Amino acid sequence: MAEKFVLATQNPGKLAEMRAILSKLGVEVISPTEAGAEVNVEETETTFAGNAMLKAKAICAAAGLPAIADDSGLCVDALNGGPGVYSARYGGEGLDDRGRRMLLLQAMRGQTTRAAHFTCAVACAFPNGDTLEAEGRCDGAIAFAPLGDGGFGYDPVFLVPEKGKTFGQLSPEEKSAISHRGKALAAFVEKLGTYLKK
Ligand code: ITT
Repeated sequence: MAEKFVLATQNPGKLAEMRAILSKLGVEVISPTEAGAEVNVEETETTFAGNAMLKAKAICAAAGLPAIADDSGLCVDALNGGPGVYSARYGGEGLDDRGRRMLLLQAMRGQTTRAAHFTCAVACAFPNGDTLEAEGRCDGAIAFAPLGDGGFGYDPVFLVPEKGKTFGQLSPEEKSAISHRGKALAAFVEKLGTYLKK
């Protein structure tokens, strides 16, 4: 695909995963820094899809190039679907990824219902106003303690039952083959192929 896309994310873990997955699928991407379009977008929507579109449109406008955004999060059954769209802000500004994982394990102490899923909404905005959207989901469970140091965010506490491992114990390729982000980006690239043929 000849067109270049800006990845509308400031999360280095996400950026690395999105870049690897999209490059494999033949989509050429650059970071917001490379595009000279580092915009801080306030996530004011209440859905993953809504926030992804906000980010894609803002970076597309700033860069003058098509932009692809990802809004994602961890939804835990025993926490009524939380932290969900607030996953990046869980526990407030002062916490880092490790602090948020610890807080989650604390909130889940004594809980026997451990089911959870990651959701990823991908949005793409083009300078002509066109947009594309896709979503992906990965089901799993919250571990009782962190395992592995791969990935980012909640990866060490997210167990994938069929692998018997957390996302943190998987290689980037193993994770992307089954992850919410891998599925959402694969669905997106299929839609993109159809769109670009028109
Ligand atoms: P951008 O908005 O700049 O892309 P962000 O980190 O703020 O970065 P989100 O608002 O989409 O992104 O928040 C997603 C959070 O959900 C992220 O910070 C992680 O804590 C968590 N998360 C999403 N996908 C994940 C994954 O694959 N592995 C682990 N944690 C993930």
